[in-house]
Amino acid sequence: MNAPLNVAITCFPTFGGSGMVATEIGLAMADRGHRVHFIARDLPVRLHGANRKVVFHEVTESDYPALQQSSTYPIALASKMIEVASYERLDILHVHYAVPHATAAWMAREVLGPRAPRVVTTLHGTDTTLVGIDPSYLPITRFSILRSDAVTVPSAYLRRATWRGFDIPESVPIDVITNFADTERYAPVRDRACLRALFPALHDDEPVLIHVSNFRPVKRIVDVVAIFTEVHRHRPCRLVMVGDGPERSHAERMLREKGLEDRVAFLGKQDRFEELVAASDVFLLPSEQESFGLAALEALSCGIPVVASDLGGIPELVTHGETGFLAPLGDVPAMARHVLTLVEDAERWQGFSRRARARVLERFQKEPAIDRYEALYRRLLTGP
Ligand code: GMT
Repeated sequence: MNAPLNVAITCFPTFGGSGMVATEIGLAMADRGHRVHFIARDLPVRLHGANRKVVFHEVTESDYPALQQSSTYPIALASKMIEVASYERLDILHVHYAVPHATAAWMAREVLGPRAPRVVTTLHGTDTTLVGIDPSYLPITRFSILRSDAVTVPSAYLRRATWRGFDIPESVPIDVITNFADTERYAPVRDRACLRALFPALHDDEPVLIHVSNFRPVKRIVDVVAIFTEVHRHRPCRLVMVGDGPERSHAERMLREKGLEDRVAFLGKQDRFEELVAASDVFLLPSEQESFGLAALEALSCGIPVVASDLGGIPELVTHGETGFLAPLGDVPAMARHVLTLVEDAERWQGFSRRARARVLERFQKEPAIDRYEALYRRLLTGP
């Protein structure tokens, strides 16, 4: 029997795919008997109410006035990593999202010397494609990635983008460990009661579209609204918007101007939204960047077809014409046509739905992904 490991995970505590994936990995490791610590600015969202054997270490910054204009978080985080690693004798420090977590891990490792845990960095997307390659962060992020003992990414697309974006030779190993869905939580249970609570006048045959994101510009919220508007012109439908962020007010204003505000429910940030996704008919993801698209995977797991942009890691989870439809970035008419194709043919929709669920069960289950992370941790500790 393999001995339990002592693992610390660092992630953003906020709503967002990277924090969700990190938390699910930590909880699954704890379920397997490993001792798991979370080191973060705040309690990660999915740890709220998690009655399990994980320990949370909060990173606190000094409120010294001279420091107010500078971000000291990476230093405070590295100090907390050093403290936890020393007292808890960590085997593994697994950081999610390179900026600034991989750099804090490198600093901690330098201080700890031979007592340092092995560092695993999981890149999630914008840390490679947007923030990390910003010249303000690029040299230190590249260095921190290269100094990690192992690097993982959720899609083959992000591996290519990392090699290219950071000018890292392809001989540098980057493991693709795909994100996963909790297939019991995200299950095909179609109960429209939750939708009727949002739209009391909802007809039984009225299609419901859904979008879940952080409403940042890369998500193209304006396209979500435009696709819905176009579909609605041909066939009256509803739209559920889960999440919050900078583009939300603009989207709400657009819908008010079109007089469609009563047909759309903006729910803001929600911890649990699986019921809503499972009860809807089509999930929309017209993003301009997406290393993976975790919310789309969760929709597929519920048996909900996805209509999305044909870019990034999305084609690795959505198969055009089988589990959803892909269209060029910004091609709103094509995306609206694809939605209509799905909602106007119940038999066709059923086929997409069955294949979507089957694909997730076949390729994106949680336990095989956790097996791979665990094997990676052990490989780093024992050598090849
Ligand atoms: O863009 C988001 O949705 C948030 C962001 C994050 O870092 O939390 O998501 C990134 O990581 C997710 C989990 O691996 C992926 O599913 C998203 O595709 C990725 N976002 C982008 O690449 C834009």
